[in-house]
Amino acid sequence: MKYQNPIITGFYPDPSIVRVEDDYYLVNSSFEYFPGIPIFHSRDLINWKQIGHGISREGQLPLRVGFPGETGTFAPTIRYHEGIFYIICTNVTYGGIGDGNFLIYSEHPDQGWSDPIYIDCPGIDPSLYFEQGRAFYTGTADGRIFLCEIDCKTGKRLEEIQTIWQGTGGNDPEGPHLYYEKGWYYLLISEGGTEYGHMITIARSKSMKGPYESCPFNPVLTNRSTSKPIKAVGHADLVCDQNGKYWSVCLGIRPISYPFKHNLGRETMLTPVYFREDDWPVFGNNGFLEKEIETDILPVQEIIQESICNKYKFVDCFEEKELDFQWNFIYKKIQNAFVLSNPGLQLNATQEGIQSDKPKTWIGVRQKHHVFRAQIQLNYNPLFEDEETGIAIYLNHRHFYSLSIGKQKGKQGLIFHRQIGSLCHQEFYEMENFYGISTLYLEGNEQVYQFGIIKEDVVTKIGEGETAYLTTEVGGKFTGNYIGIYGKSNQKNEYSNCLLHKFSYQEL
Ligand code: 6LW
Repeated sequence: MKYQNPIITGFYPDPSIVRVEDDYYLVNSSFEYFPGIPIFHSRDLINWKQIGHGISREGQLPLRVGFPGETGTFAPTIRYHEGIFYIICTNVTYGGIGDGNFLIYSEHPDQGWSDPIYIDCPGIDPSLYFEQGRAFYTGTADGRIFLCEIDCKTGKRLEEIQTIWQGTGGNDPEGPHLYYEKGWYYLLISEGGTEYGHMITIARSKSMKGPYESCPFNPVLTNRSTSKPIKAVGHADLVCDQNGKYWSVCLGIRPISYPFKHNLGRETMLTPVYFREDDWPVFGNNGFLEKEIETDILPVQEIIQESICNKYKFVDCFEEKELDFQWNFIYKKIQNAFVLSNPGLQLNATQEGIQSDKPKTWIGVRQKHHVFRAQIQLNYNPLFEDEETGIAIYLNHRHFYSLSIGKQKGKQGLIFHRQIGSLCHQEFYEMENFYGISTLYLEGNEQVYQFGIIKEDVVTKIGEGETAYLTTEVGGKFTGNYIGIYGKSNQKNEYSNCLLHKFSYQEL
């Protein structure tokens, strides 16, 4: 059969995977977004369903406000040992509250996770390896990969950290994972930084503490300097399936233009791995990651990749007791900002606008496809000066395009806003009478994002902005684009009743 990469599309970087009998679990980084650390489940390695988040409770993990795209949860690892799942991760807060490496655990990954246990180890990209009831930590600090034993119950380091490898000479040796297979300890890492020179390298040793010998044909996986459509392949994890076949998940990007730019963040990929007779692993297609992979060794035969057969669609009428897992807040959920009112989602805006880097009245889902359409049906008639509610394509508070319904200088209308760093352009289109349902829409493709409104069956296109400016290469850092729904009250905190009826996102 054939499957397509990415296996999880949109901003789902730094994948880590674990198998428990016939079930697979996968986690990703989520930075400043809350709930954090999405958790997926699969039985076939190809179709993944989100079953929850590692960080889901208010106050469970303090996310640092400010510095979007470069703080929060970095590079989690998921492991399973004696009936317990562990996620070990870094909360990057630049020295703020809750900074550093932590571990959470759960017996049932879909039913909530413990509070964090902070671990007495430096750096980022923690991983765990269990052996005979003992827990060994590998991590990255000061351009080195280190190892030490820890106590998972207390987070205490049980010995001095010891450098075990520095990689093959690429920049940023990081993202280590340690495995014991075929009588060897294998240390899998990334080098080259999470950009176009990204690569996976591996070393092995007969003893856990080394010395580690570099694979003679490193890098074992990279698409650097090739014409392959998926670039920046790195940050891998390895899993052995129930039939003894090996697979690697890793991140990659799908650029949209020349020179390369990407707007979907780093996405999750899957590639087969086999061990040669000399016990060195061969990843992917002789060390390259392909977009389309033909294989007959998947753990479940005759599966169908849902994303190949059907265009993806997400429709939310806000009828459940909880918001769908796909919805994210930035930093935290503001009390009463979004209230499920069955049916519909009541939006109560604060004064923080979309340009603010503080917690604000904003919820978003990831842009998962290059070509898509999203729309929000809402009942909102702005009566107060300087209030608004809108839809945005959002990389961060300094890089977004938005269309909102609002009131300015005594007039109701549509506000079309484009923000690219410090460049900001706003247009106001007067429009009377927003009584009843209005639909704001956003369509995206590799060239442009377009916005418009549908009112009483009349479609009015309002404006567009170039996709290239809302990309990691322009707006920066580690996250990808979201479709955000947001509201803002005025300086007196006045905000008219706003009910969101239906949100839809579909791949086109
Ligand atoms: C992560 C590092 C990386 O800590 O990017 O691609 C960093 N790899 O391992 C943030 O995702």
